[in-house]
Amino acid sequence: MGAEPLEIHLEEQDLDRGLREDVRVGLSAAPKWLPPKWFYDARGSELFEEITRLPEYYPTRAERAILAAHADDVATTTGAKTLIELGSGSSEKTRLLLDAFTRHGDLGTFVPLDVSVSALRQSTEQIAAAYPGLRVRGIVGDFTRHLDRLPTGGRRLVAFLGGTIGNLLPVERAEFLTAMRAALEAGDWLLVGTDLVKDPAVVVPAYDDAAGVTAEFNRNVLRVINRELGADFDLGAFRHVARWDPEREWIEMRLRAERPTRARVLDLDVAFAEGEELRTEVSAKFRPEGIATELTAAGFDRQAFWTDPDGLFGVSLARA
Ligand code: AVJ
Repeated sequence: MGAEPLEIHLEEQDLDRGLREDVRVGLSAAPKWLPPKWFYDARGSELFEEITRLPEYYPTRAERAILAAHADDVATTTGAKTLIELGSGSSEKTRLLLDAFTRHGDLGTFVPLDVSVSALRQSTEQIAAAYPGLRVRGIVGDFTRHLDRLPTGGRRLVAFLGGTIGNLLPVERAEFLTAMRAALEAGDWLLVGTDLVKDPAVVVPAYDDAAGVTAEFNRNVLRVINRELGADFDLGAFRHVARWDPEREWIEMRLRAERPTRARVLDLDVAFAEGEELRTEVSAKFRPEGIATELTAAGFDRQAFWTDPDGLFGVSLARA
């Protein structure tokens, strides 16, 4: 049984409208900013996969170690019939969960949801081939907007891995968790991965690697805007910056104009002064108690919290 055709909840026009809206708002603001979801065209998704293999980028390895150690607990505790994965990307770590569900329980359906059609097409085909008998229903969608489109019925486990929840600002995060809880029934489950607060000397290099892959990933958002909106950003004018914010305990990626530069985007004439920065991503780091508090506030009950041996990353299993 192959993967079913992708369910498209984000049409080309929706994506395009969303991008235009975000670009108009973010590039007219002071300071300028863009939401991180626009990194992930085919090239951006590949660059992100490359980031996950960098020596400096610890979150993927740490989360994989946690899932390797506790996937069986997740399968037996939840007894899920449907696994839904938000922001699934390549679904590489998810195989640890699928393997555990193969050993225990009777998971019937896997539903990866992602904004990237290219990543989803690849992952659904690979997963369907590797897990015969598993129904694979890929959904092209935005996890901040399409939670009401998730399949219902059967006991569900929603996995939100990688620390992607940290890309939401605190208010958005609270809204997201509340909407997530509303989309679930009592007895469904949420598995959420969060990068933990640690020495900035470890965090910053993870977002500013020696090989410059993250810098390319960061600049890719300008390439996406140039291509999709016919803009004329001069990518060479921008330098990658990763900055730790000690108050808010998050890392920010920015693009700093190394010289005065301007771009025509939509009907905007966007000017950057020398040294001006465009914020392209926030990646929040969490404290174990803070995550529990946020889950409780949204109506979840955290039943387990696991970290890797080095305490870099945390995975919470919470019951709706
Ligand atoms: C996949 C969104 C969790 O914030 O660490 C990697 C994306 N950005 N390097 C993260 C990312 C820069 C990543 N998330």
